[in-house]
Amino acid sequence: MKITDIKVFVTCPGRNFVTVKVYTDEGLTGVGDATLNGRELAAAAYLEEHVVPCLIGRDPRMSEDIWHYLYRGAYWRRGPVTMAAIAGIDTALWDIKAKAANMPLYQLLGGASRTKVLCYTHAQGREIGEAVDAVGERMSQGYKAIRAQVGIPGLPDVYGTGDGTLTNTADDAGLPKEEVWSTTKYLPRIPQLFEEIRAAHGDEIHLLHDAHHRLTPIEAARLGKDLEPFRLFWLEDTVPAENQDGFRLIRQHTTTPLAVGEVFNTIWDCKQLIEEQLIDYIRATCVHAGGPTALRRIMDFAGLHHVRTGCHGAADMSPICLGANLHLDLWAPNFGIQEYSGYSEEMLSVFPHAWSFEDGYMHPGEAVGHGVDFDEEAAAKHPYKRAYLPVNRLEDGTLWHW
Ligand code: CS2
Ligand code: MG
Repeated sequence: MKITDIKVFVTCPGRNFVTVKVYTDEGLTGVGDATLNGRELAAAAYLEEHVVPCLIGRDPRMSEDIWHYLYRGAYWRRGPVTMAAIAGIDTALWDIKAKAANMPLYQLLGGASRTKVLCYTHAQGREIGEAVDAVGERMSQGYKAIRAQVGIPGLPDVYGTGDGTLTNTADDAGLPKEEVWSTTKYLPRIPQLFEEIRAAHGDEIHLLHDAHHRLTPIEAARLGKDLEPFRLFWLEDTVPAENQDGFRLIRQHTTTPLAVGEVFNTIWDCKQLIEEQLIDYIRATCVHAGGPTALRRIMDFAGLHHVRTGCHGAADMSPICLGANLHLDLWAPNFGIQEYSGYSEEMLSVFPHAWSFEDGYMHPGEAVGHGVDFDEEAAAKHPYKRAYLPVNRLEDGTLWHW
C-alpha cells in the first residue's frame, strides 16, 4: 500500500480545527487531528511545507518508522507544533491500519479492557450557587464525574467560567483577550465552592478542579490540603509543569490526587513526574502528545508507576482526537477517566463519528478505524478565523499563566 496524497484542512465550525487526511493507492483514507489552539496555521504549514512531501509514496502501514522519521528525522525534536503535526499524521495512519485490518482501533491495540469509558464534563458559574446548580444539571444528564469552576469576586473573567463552549476567543481587534488574576482572592474561594457542592449533591459524584497552571507549589499544597475534606477525584494543573520537581513539594503536603499533562507533547515532559509518582493522572492526549504511537507508550509507562490516564478532551481538540483517545481509553489497563467537554452541532456536522455517550460513560463504537470521519463539504462552509487563547496578568500587570 502507498500514500498517494495528504491534504491539510483548517476549518472553523465555531472554533478552528486542523485535520490531516491521508489517501492511499488502495482507496483507503485516514484522518488525524493536528489542532493547536491559537497556532493552527503553524501546525498546518509545518505539515504542508515540511512533512507532506516526505511521505508521498511511503507505505502507510509503517506507522512506527514514519513516526521516528518525523520525530528523529526533524533534528529539532519535541515542541507543540512538531508534535501536533506528527499526531495528525500518526492518527491518520492508525485509522488506515485499522481499516485495512477491518477492525476498530482498540482491537488493534490489544482489545477492550472494559465495556465503557468513564468520562467527565465541565460545570461552572460566576457565583458559587450558579456553579452548584450547574453541577446538578450535569448530574441530571447522567454524568458521574464533573469538573467544577467558579468566578472569583473582584476578578472580571476567570478560567473556566466563560460560556463553556470554548469557541474562538479574541478581542475586538482579533488579538488575545487579557484577563486579570489574583491567587490571594482565588485560594479561599475554591474550598467554599466544594463545601457547597458536597452539601448539595453528596459524596458519590466525582468532583474535579482545574487550577490551570496558576499556583506556586506551596500555594498548590495549601489548596490541596484545604480540599482534602471534599475528596476530589483530582486537582489539575496546579503549577506550571516545566519544573517537574515542583510537584514534589505539593505531594509532601496533601493527599488530594494530582493530574497534569494536557500541554505535554512527549514522554520526556512527564518522565520524572511518573517515575517518582508525583502525580496520579497523566493528561497527555493524542493530538498534543504525538498520536496513538506515542500516547500508548506514555500510558504504558504510567501504568508501571501507579499513574492512571486522564486524556485531555476539551472542545479545542477535534472529535477525531476524542475518537482516537476513546480507543486508547477502552484498551489501556491503567485507564482513569476521559474528559469530554462536548461539541456544538455545528462542530459535529464536520466530523461524523461512531463514538457515543450514555449515562456518564462513552464508547468509541465498533466502526473500523478510529470511527471519526471528516466531511470536506461541510468543512468548506466554515473558513479559518484567526483566534487566540487569552493572556493572563496579575493585578499589578505581571504577565502570568493563563
Ligand atoms: C482545560 C482546557 O479542559 C481543560 O482541562 O485546561 O480546556 C484548556 O483550557 C484548553 O484546552 C486550552 O486550549
Ligand atoms: Mg486543564
